Amino acid sequence: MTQVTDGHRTLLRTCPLCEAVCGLELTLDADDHVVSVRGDQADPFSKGFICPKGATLGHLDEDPDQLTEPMIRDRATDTWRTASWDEAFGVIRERLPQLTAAHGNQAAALYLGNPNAHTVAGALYVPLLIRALGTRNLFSASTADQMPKQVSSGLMFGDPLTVAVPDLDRTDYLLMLGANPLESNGSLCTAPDFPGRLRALKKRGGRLVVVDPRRTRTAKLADEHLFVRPGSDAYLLFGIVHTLFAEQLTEVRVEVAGLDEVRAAAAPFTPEVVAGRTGVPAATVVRLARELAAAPTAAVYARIGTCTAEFGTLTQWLVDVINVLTGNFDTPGGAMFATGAALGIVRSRPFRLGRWASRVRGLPEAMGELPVATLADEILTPGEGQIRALVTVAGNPVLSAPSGSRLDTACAGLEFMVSVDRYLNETTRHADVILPPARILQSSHYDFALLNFAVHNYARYSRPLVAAGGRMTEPEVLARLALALSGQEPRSASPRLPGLDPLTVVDEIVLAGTLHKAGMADRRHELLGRDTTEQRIDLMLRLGPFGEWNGGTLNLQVLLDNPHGIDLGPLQPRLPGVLRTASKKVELAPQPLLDDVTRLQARLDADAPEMVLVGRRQLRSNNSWLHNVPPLVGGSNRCTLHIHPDDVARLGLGGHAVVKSAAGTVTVDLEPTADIMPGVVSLPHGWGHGDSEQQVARVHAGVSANVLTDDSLVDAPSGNAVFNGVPVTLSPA
Ligand SMILES: Nc1nc2c(c(=O)[nH]1)N[C@H]1C(S)=C(S)[C@@H](COP(=O)(O)OP(=O)(O)OC[C@H]3O[C@@H](n4cnc5c(=O)[nH]c(N)nc54)[C@H](O)[C@@H]3O)O[C@H]1N2
Ligand SMILES: Nc1nc2c(c(=O)[nH]1)N[C@H]1C(S)=C(S)[C@@H](COP(=O)(O)OP(=O)(O)OC[C@H]3O[C@@H](n4cnc5c(=O)[nH]c(N)nc54)[C@H](O)[C@@H]3O)O[C@H]1N2
Ligand code: SF4
Ligand SMILES: [Mo]
Repeated sequence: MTQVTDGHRTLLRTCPLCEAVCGLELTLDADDHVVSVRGDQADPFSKGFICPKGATLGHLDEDPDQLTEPMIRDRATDTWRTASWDEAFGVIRERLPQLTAAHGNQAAALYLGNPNAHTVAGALYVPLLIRALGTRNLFSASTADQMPKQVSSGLMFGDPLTVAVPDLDRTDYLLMLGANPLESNGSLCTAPDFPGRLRALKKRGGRLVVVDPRRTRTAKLADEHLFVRPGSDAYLLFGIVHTLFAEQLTEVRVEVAGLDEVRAAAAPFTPEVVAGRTGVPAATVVRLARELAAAPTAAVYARIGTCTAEFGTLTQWLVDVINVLTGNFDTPGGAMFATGAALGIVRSRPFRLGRWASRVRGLPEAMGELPVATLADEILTPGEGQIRALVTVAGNPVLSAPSGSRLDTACAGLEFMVSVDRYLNETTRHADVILPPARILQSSHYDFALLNFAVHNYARYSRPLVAAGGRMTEPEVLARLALALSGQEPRSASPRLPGLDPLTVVDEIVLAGTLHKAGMADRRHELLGRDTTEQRIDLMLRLGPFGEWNGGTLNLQVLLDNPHGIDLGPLQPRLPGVLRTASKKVELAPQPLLDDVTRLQARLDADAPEMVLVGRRQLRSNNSWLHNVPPLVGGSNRCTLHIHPDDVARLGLGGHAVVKSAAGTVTVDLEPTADIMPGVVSLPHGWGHGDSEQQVARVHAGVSANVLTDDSLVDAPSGNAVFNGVPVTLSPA
């Protein structure tokens, strides 16, 4: 689908920057420079929508500060030089196996950042690194993000990847907590043009209620906005559950276990009791319960503001409990499960939480990971199993993890560190070797993860728009890195498959294994694709729910023939088929969650801190890494502290203030606004580029919110970091 006019080509690609998976139409000149980016009008899911970030994809792709060659750091002088790929992998092959031979596999850790959820490499090739390292010290941005939802889903449905999303396009009533899709474009709810979908909800006579300690742009669009005290959403939702039972408004339409236990757990949380803690009046709690029950269809949806809080998992659990109790689960207009087109991980046994615990603090494992909130502890605390080496892939935990300055110190003391990243930044500056993958436009794209959380079933594949031109793609980097981490020469990749490059060897092994398991071992030759990565995608599509080898029609060729993406229809009811619980029912009252209710109850009467910190996202930003794109920084995209004018006056503050928490201190510019609750301040995360090598980001440095957040606080069941509701004090600067 390339149109050529006067040397310019128009090409199609999915935007890789956020969960909205918008289709883009890019125009490139004869030298492969991006001339323009527009939304792809013919994409059946995003229908031409684009945001300012997607529109600057060309600037990002050609950012002169992006690394194009491997970098090696001289530890003695702390200076960087470029290196060949062979030299870079050679250093890794020499150093890491030596370290683990001396100190055991647990001495090496892996941290996986957010973009892994958006890349083919993250989905298909990161498992290689996990296997090569053979360590339990696996960390990711998931425990600074959505782990509470995955734990609650794992316990309720048996599979932590089976996550219900609001059926946005058909619901009549949406109760949204701790999400601001007008800035973020949505999360764990893949919905390109989320703002347009909310406007459509209102237009068809539906109702949108937003619960947030800030009157956000989403709240202003809503029919009703409720301020809530940070960290108290679980109380509010329990108040709703209590009311549904008390007023006999429940209408459970799916097979569940544990209904009586939920009723008993909700008993103490009367609307009056929770009002004191949440700031939401008792009468409002009762009305919300009645409205949810009475609406023809309704869905509760809660996101990052509620996940990264003290009771994240309980909150996520109660979201689905309410959807079940009001008869809005697995039914159009309620909360539903998407059907991703690619074959997913087939889980044979129910999800289990806490199969092992972290060494220093005994925090529970979840999905094979340990909480990032304890990464610094594991590096800094001596003893057997202490982390001495770290591999990061697409992550910037020094800015994104709680107690970031402590992690900064910890990383500085590592014996060896490798980063796969496009930038030299706050985290990768501690590495010995940085391996930069090929440009975005040189990478293929398929949303393995995000399409499982979409509000409409859909698939789209993009081939690289520009030839790799000698650059190493991220799949190649990861395949060779996995070999180097296990001390192997590229040549010796597999004696059974001689003469093949490492990536092809890996792919052939996976293809053979998957074909064998599916009973299709003799059909290897039918797989389509220019390379083995594409053949893997073809196989996953063929074996997936819509696949040609599974009674459907989908394969890679269908996606290549439909470069705007294909509409696979509205969400369908999927119970009980998706359940992996032992009971084959929805588990409404899993024991680990009932246990945590005790913690919730104990905090009911705790003294509220005078001031608490919450986060916020900014439309033209993306966590820590779009601050070097000139058209995106400045204006509304600055690192300021939102604060209510009454608090400014009460505390006698000027243009900026010193903000102090148990973890650290920052001095920050104030942006007074009546759109935030008194007693709450908000600072966006991902800033703090004062020492950055990135020319633009350094000028717009800001401060890191995670200097203030405290890694000693976690959501107990999931170990997730707490970013919202952090006690702080403010004083004049
Ligand atoms: N205080 C506070 N902290 C937060 C949050 C909050 O709300 N408040 N939010 C949390 C959330 S939700 C998340 S997801 C985390 C994010 O945490 P991280 O993932 O650790 O941080 P990012 O800023 O997303 O860093 C992404 C990194 O990937 C690199 N990168 C970009 N594209 C690619 C690619 O294609 N390949 C490779 N190899 N590298 C790439 C970038 O250069 C950057 O270094 O932050 C969390 N931290
Ligand atoms: N433009 C932009 N888009 C992004 C990102 C970005 O950095 N910039 N990051 C991406 C990532 S990694 C993610 S995970 C998603 C997140 O997407 P969203 O979940 O929509 O995240 P936010 O926009 O931060 O909205 C969270 C809201 O929670 C509110 N909040 C804070 N504490 C509480 C609380 O205790 N209770 C309640 N009810 N609300 C609270 C905050 O005021 C804020 O308005 O966005 C993604 N999209
Ligand atoms: S909303 Fe997200 S996916 Fe869509 S253009 Fe913007 S950054 Fe890209
Ligand atoms: Mo995130």
